[in-house]
Amino acid sequence: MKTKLYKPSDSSIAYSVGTTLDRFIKIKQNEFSFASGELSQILRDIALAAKIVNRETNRAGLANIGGAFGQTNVQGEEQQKLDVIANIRFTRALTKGGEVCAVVSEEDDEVIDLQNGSGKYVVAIDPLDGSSNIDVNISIGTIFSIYRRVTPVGSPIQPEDIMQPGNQQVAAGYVLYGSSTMLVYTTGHGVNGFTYEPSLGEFFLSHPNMCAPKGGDIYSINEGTSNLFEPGLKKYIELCKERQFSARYIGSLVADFHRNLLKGGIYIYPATSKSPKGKLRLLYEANALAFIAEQAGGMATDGYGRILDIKPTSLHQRTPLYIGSPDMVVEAENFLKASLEKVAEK
Ligand code: P6P
Repeated sequence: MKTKLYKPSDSSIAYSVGTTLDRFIKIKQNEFSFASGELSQILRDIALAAKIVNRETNRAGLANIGGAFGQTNVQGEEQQKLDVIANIRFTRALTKGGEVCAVVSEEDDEVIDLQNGSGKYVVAIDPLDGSSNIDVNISIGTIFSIYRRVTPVGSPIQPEDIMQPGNQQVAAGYVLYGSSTMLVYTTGHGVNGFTYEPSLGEFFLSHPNMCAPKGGDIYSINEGTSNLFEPGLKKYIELCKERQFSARYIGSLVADFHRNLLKGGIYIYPATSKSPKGKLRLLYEANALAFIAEQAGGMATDGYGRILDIKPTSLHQRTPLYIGSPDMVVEAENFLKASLEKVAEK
């Protein structure tokens, strides 16, 4: 039969729309050590929920879904309506996707057992981080970690399936609902960012192989509680000021983290005398961003040790977080350790 070789059409006539998230996962399938179809499905579930949450956050003020829900979550934080909506959207999408057996959510006191006898994965998620910013139209985010369950598939969920250290994550990512909506994830082979095109309803590869600058001149911390900082941290912050670094703190972890990942910088939520373990949660905030940071060449510690090596002891446990450009995290750690040594010498 006479055929002709396919030639991609001239880009000026019909430009390529790029690589969709789904196609990217298939291209990279050999990098995911388990069946790529399972990961594809979970990321597709998360992307679907993210599209819905994106639509709802963009119209919160019009649809009477802004503001407080009228309850507090297990953290004692006032839930926003969109916290509850996002939690429902992500949990429902993961349930219907059929690959997940349990979900740990910031918005639920206990582990959510999806009653899925064939589910091999556990997802830890902060469905909507920074939701107090919704009503003032500031960027917010979703943060997720994906683990493989360690007990037999189909058996009852056990604590060891849930309380896995961050170094056991098989994938992790975040969604940033900002000036554009992005999904950024890693499976342990680098970090890639996808930008949502609402007119097509697809996430397209826009930030391939994201790499954290080794150093930076942006520091993100809430200095309102600086009188409660440990001495070494106070000294480090003073050094940032002497160097006239830029203080950038949005009050939305995903937004601050994403900017620092692209431009170089450090985000710090420290332990203080008031909050000895800081504010951020290990299982569904710090671990995911730490995995991404390290995969991008960055660093993430609690000020003294690697976040990903922390063995969880409780579902909603908090951890101090120093995350971003490695040179900045190391320097901050050195100040903390030096001041500890001084105290020890006394
Ligand atoms: P503070 C939002 O509640 C959050 O979890 C992060 O997104 C943000 O960086 C931090 O807390 C803000 O906390 O105590 O500085 O208002």
